Amino acid sequence: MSTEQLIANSIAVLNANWRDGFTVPSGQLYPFQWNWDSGFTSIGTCLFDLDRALLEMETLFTGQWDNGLVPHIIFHSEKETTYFPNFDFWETTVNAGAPQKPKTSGITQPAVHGFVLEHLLNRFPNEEKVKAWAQRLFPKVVAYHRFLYTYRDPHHEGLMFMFHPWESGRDNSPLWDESMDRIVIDKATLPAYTRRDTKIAAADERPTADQYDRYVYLLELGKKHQYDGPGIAEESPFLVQDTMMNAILIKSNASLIRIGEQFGFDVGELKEWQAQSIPAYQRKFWNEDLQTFTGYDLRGEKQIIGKEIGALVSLTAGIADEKQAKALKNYLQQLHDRGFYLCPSFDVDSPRFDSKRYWRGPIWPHMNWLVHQGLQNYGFNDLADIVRADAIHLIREHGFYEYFESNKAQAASLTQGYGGDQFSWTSAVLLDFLDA
Ligand code: 9WN
Repeated sequence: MSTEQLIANSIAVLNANWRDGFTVPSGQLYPFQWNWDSGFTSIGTCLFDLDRALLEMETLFTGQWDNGLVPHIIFHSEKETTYFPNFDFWETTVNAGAPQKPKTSGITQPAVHGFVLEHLLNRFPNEEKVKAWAQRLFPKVVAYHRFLYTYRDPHHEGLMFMFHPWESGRDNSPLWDESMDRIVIDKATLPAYTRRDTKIAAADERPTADQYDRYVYLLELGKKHQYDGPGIAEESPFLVQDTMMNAILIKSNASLIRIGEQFGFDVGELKEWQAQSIPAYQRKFWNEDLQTFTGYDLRGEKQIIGKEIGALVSLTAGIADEKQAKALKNYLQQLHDRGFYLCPSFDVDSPRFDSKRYWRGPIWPHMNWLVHQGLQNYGFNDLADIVRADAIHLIREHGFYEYFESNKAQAASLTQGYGGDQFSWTSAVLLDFLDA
């Protein structure tokens, strides 16, 4: 397929997934607005319809709670019933500060908004409407970061926690296995539910039934504590400080500081967060033996051992020092030399690696976008080019899927990717990659 055709197809996917003011990740599988998906989508949409890209982010923030939370799903339609868990299962009315309309979930996702604002400002430096948009959203994004530092950092370390794997955006990563295994499921007390995802995507490419029981358990735990109560940190068996969520938060803090300074907003609070977060990330997450950053299991009080894609986002946020950056770069270079597409979502040498199951091994194009930028930050341009080229190649050969086979030998016999088709962020980051 020619590059022109690829661009036309990407735009067609994004047009088909556009609803009234926002883009669904995938028409069938995910029929609502997802938080971090919208950020990546704006980065692609702005290249052919700037107004829509701006509206995408504004619509997302109509779901913001009084406490600052930006939920992971905004259920703009209450009639759509093909996704589980829907708004009625979340019951966010337990929290008086949750909006009545639109209905939302009660958890969040990676804090991409700050860097998305800056990305668009940099792309369109002379557009007054982009400047006005960034100034309108700035206080809302800061309020969201304040939520994370207030409600998700009980020991005031400068590192936020998550209490549900869906918050990480990397739902069934093997990183969470040990914490998830801590959850004892009592079927008698777990509310009855019916999954919808496995009716649309292949079951062996999705999380398992046991994992879904635990997702529901943690949802109920959040609900019990109004989704923001201190009881979450006290009780949750799953309580994790994640490498990627914290790296993205730090990256967005940096963007907000620059934006705030450009437009004359007070950035004192942002600078304080940043001054605490970067050294804390360095101190707590670097693992000398593994030569990578590893998240921290707050409940188990230990590092979460595993080589995983989230650590590579530290490059994008500029957290890694030169030596650490080189180690991360070497890790990826070796995978490339051994015949893997970049960047597999989990350690290919681990027995827990699964090249087709969701976040346990496949390639995710928006992750390539983040890592590509990170490698460029440190001047590793040749490898950055490979990361970009691999994403383009997989989409060109296998379609606009949600994720892709990471083992080149296995991918050779496949004609398509995995998970949902006609995927928004796949199309969006492809547009940006092709525009570069
Ligand atoms: C739960 C929408 C979302 C992404 C996540 C991805 C997947 C949802 C699901 O789809 O998660 O949020 O139902 O599996 O893991 O990163 O935002 O594309």
